[in-house]
Amino acid sequence: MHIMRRRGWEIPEHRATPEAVFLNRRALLGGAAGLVAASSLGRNPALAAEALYPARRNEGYTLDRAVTPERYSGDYNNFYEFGTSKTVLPAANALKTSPWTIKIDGLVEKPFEIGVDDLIRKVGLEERLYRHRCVEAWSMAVPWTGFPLSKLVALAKPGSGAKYVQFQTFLDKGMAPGQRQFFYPWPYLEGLTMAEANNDLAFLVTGVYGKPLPNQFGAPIRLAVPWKYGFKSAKSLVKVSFVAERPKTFWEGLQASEYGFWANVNPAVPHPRWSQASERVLGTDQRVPTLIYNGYGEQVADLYKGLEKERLFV
Ligand SMILES: Nc1nc2c(c(=O)[nH]1)N[C@H]1C(S)=C(S)[C@@H](COP(=O)(O)O)O[C@H]1N2
Ligand SMILES: [Mo]
Repeated sequence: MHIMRRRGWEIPEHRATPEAVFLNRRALLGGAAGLVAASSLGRNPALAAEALYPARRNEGYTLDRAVTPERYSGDYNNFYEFGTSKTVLPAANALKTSPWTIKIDGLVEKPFEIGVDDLIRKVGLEERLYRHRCVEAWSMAVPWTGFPLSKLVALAKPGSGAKYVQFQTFLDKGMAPGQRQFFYPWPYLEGLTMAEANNDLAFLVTGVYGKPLPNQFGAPIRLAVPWKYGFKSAKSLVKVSFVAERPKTFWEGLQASEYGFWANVNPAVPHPRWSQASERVLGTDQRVPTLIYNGYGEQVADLYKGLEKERLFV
């Protein structure tokens, strides 16, 4: 059993306001044309998706540490499609993010494909401050802009046979030199259970630092699953599939003993080759203790009741 210490920045789920539809700040400033709720923006083609930034911050998600300045988080990335070093920024310039559509398929009422801009005008955007913990034991704190994954699940209308959600990154060797490395099982795949996908913390990200995502962060749309190791947060998504079987993920395909399906953050369970007890905070010379579920235990620990036999923390 995990003893959960209550922290000020962990707020109970019932106090969060995930369903709130926020009016866009710029729309408010825009006079008559601005007097449209986010829910109707989808029908107004004149409103560019960029006008939705910066989105209003959802104050339900706060941090115990400073936001990592973009000069650190934006120049130290994992994005193997563009190389295995942390400096993928120059190579990621080749990623062409517009137009970009995302396919919703599998065990859903009716499969569909939607432009990312249309999608965000339909569901609206909010900003959340999240912590991010890479399995390599570095971390950062970022202001993501996006919307709860549960909103996409609701649009998809999955049937009762859907047990998992699978996320797929683009596949294009021309744009992404890393994908010419044949020993990686491209395309990058990730997965969550339906219960995880519907947890309010699971977030689809389209922006950061108050503007649309720079390429190296996984433009134009990526996941943020802050209670799990960073590799679960797949970037540059082109397909979300509702499936009956547990997806075989990219990192599992490479090294299942080190990077499993669940990958929940736990300082007490070391990686086979290093300790997970603490983390280096990007942009500082500090190491801080790592927290169970990356500090989000109150919101997510219940998801794992009855699953104790699974390798929940690898
Ligand atoms: N498609 C894809 N998604 C990915 C990765 C990747 O290599 N390719 N790396 C993952 C890892 S290991 C981490 S830590 C985060 C890093 O996100 P950041 O570069 O925005 O900090 O992206 C994750 N998503
Ligand atoms: Mo990572």
